[in-house]
Order: sequence, then C-alpha cells, then structure tokens
Amino acid sequence: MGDTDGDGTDDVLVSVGDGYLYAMGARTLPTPEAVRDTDPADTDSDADLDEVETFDTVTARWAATPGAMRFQVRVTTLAGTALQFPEYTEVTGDRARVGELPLRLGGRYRVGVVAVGADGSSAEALSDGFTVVDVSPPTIRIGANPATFTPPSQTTNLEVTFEDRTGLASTRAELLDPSGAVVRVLVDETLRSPLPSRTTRVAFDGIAANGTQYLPPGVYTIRASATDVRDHTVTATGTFTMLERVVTPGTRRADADGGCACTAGRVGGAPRGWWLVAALGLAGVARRRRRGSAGR
Ligand SMILES: [Ca+2]
Ligand SMILES: [Ca+2]
Ligand SMILES: [Ca+2]
Repeated sequence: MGDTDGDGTDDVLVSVGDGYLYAMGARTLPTPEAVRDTDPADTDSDADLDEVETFDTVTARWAATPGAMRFQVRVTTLAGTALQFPEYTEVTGDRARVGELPLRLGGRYRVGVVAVGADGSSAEALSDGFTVVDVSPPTIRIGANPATFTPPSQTTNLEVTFEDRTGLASTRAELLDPSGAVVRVLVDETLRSPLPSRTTRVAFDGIAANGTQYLPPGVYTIRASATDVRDHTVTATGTFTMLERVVTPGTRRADADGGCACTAGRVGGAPRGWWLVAALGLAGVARRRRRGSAGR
C-alpha cells in the first residue's frame, strides 16, 4: 500500500509477472494504445523516437481511448523505477509533457499511461522507451541593444544566450575592439552540473575594463562559444557600433584620468551646436552669449 499518485488516498499496488508494480483501480477502461516517445523540442512531433535530445523534459502521445476522461502519466527507468514523486502527472487529451525529471545522458526511460474514466481506470500502457542522447551542437544568440550607441550618454546592453537541448558544459563570451583585441571577458564558465540554457547580460559604456579611459570608436565584436555534454563546440560572433562620444552640457563629465571628456572630432549624430558647446565648456558658452547679445 502507498499513495503512489499523491492524491491523498493509498493505492493498491500489484506486482505482476514482468516485475513491475501497477496501481490498480477497477479496470473498466481499455488500455491506451500506441504510446509514443516524442520530441520535446517539437510540439508537433508525433512519431515514436528511440533516441531523444532532452535535458529534463519528456513528452509522449497516445491514441484516443474510448471512455477516458483523463490520463495519468509517469516516466520510469527501463526497469520500471519512477523518476519523480508524486509518480503520476494527470492530463487530459492525448499527449503529455513532464518536466523537471532527473534524466541523464545515456539513460534509458519509458512513459507509462493509465486512462481514467468515471468508474475506474485502465491498465498501464508503456512506450517502448528511449535513450537520452546529445547529437546537435549548442546554439548561441547574440544581441546588442541599441546596435549603435554614442557614449557617454548612452550605453548598449549586450546579451548572449547559450542553449543546448541535452545540456551545456561550458560557455564563454568576449568583447573585441575594432582592432580585434579582447577588451572584456563577458562570461567564462565551466558548469558544475549541466544546464539547458544560460544567459549573460552586460551593459557596455565604452570604458575600458580597467576604468581609466574610453575605448576607441568603431565596430565591436562579441565572440561567443559553448560546449555541450558531448563535447560539441560552437562559436558565433555578433557586432555593434560605438560612435565617437558626444558630451553635452547636461552630461558633461570628467574622464577618469581627470581630463574633460570633450575631444575634437566628428559629431556622433548630435546637432553641431551641441558639440561646440561641449568643446567650449560652460564658461565659454556664457561668454559667447554675452558677446553675441552685445553685438546686436
Ligand atoms: Ca520505438
Ligand atoms: Ca520509443
Ligand atoms: Ca547538444
């Protein structure tokens, strides 16, 4: 006896000839047919798979069962040991998605389905099982928002997302300046236990990692790489543009080295007048205004 399905009442467990335990109710419904192990990454997948790329999620489908109102679904090892407690997840319809399972690479599992109706349930139908594999490399998405920015009033938000269906083992991303030199390491991580997804976010203000000076304007590159639990490695790059900085009176600030952040040069998208104001400084602007009004 034991409450295997977590509904608060004890269930009668019966060991039958195959060594598995089955929860018994009144067997008033036909056993669900054609239980298939499907692809968790493809919600439309219908065919039975015997190898599945997955981190912790199992999906299954089965044939419609006359009289069934709902179904109890569980994932077990090939030997019949349930992977979670409560053992069964209840669903309606002809498919199930069970997550947060302690799956492991190379492990073999199967899905059990019991139909439940108004007056009782069916025997449990089992899929023919699947093995957790890792055949496809990780994917990497790189973003910079905005893709063009003008310091110091703007920063750009860098975001790198690493994913792998079976599990990531390590991730790395670095920032390269227009000459190709690495100016920042955004992430460099070996995961103690694999994860299906990892995101790194960094706000980039255009200042060197040592905090003492602005980096040169131009096209910057984010170079990222990831390795999965089967040692597939993938590398990807993305770019964004840092324009020459524009300092307006409202945002005037001293460089970290004590100098004014006002350098001569091309105006990065701002009206020319702003640039002159910045170059002259606040005192210079005041003088110019006085002279201008006196001349009229
Ligand atoms: Ca099969
Ligand atoms: Ca299968
Ligand atoms: Ca993989």
